[in-house]
Amino acid sequence: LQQLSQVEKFSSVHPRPDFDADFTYGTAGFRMRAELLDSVVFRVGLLATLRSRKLDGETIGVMITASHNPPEDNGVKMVDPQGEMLEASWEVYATRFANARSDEDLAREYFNVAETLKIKLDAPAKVAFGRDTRASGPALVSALKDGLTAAGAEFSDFHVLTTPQLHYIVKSINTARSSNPYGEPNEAGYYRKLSSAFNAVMQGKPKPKLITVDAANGVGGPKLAELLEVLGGDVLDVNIINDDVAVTDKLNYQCGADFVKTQQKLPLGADPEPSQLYASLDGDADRIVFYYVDEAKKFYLLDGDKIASLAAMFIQELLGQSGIEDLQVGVVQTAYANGSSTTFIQDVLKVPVTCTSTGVKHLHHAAQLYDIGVYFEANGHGTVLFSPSTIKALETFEASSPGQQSAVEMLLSLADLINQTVGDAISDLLLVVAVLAHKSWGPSEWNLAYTDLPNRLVRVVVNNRFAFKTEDAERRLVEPQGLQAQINDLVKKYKFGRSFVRASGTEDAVRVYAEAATRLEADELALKVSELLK
Ligand code: NG1
Ligand code: ZN
Repeated sequence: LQQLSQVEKFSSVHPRPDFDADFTYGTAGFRMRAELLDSVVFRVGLLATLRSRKLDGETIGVMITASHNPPEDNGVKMVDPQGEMLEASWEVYATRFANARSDEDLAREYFNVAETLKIKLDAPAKVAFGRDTRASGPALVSALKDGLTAAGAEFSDFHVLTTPQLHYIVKSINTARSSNPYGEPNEAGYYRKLSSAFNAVMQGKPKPKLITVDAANGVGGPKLAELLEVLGGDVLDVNIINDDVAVTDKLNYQCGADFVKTQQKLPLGADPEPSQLYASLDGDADRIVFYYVDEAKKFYLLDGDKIASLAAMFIQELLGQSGIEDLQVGVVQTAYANGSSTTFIQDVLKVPVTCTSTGVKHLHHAAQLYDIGVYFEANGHGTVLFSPSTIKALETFEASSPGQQSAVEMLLSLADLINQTVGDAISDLLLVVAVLAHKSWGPSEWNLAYTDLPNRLVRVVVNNRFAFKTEDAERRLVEPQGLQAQINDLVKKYKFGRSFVRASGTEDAVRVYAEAATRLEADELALKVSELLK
């Protein structure tokens, strides 16, 4: 009960702002203009403490970032002990905490959650946290510390990190005393793990050509530079551009993965060098897209679908070479994946594809059902998960030829190279570079595997987006009634036509996606479907 009065007392220093709407813990945690977040972050500190207590004192992560949003925004999300996203049932508590109207209401919610979940308030709790480079970060960190102090957690401040680095650290802390520690639970350990895995995967391969990486003027710039230092000068030539984190207004401005993916053009500061490989990270370095220009300076995007296809292809080949027969690689996509990528993965690679709802947690869970699950959103967020039994099977496999042996070793090194907790731009960069080196491919050879169908994404503002209900991984509308039948009638008229409508989870709007055989037809289909929504 002393704790409840502590919660009330500290909460009075972090009052809920005047804010008409409700706060919601969505797919990206809480995310909004930074000046609205002080109380929210304080309260996340309280909840993270309860979550750690509920899980017998395992360390919970808290990341303060707004990813690709503009510099004046910020956000906060919780990380579960194995480096996964917060378990969905707790999102409700997060939302309830954030919306409590007064200090007393908040203390009551705190007490109620503890009681409902039988959490002992004197049990130990540990929380690890980090933040991106936003100017609002340090103040939000103090709010978080107040929350953790009020609730009585022990905490470690990891300062400025990429989102995937925090996920790595959380998993490493919680596995440190297990038979299978994930890595050293600190930043240096992250660089060491990645660089030794990369060196193993690249053994005997020539040094790759210069790569230009746009770091969105975010945390990925300095962190990639640190990794390159650990790797050593003669392993990889990377020219990092947009790496100014001192001028915080530049974050994500005309650069970064989201800008390049949505605008389909080079970011600020990139000189087009034909056939060179380029990549853009987002503001917290959990997303990456690649691209290049040809001799005529025409721009080609290599997005999450292209990365998934490349990774699945390489892993499928290695599994074939290894002689292991009962391991299944699968790919997980959302409805936004380009239809050509799905066809290529299923029909050419003969790799099964699962389609899930938008949002990384859905993809992640579906990928865990495969022995090796490759998942990427088209926007470049994704990773490759190796199940524990797959790792065991690889480690204990008795190869009957040097070829088999090296394929198995390569798969194990890939499992170390690829962040097993969450999509990681820096890890994905190394993965792509390594696969291209093994195939002796440049970006255009990679791009040739399949040709994207022309597509169009339209954002439509409607009266009530919650009226749009879907099924079949968001590919079919069940409500408003009759609308899906009208969409089907339109789609039928287009060669390779496909279109679907769903409510955005992050914006107050409905998204219309359409693809068809030609640019004009894709645009026309998107337009006609949009008109049905008016
Ligand atoms: P919404 O706003 O629900 O479409 C967007 C992206 C997702 C994902 C989330 C953030 C598109 C079409 N949608 O979701 O892929 O990145 O933001 O979790 O890009
Ligand atoms: Zn991000």
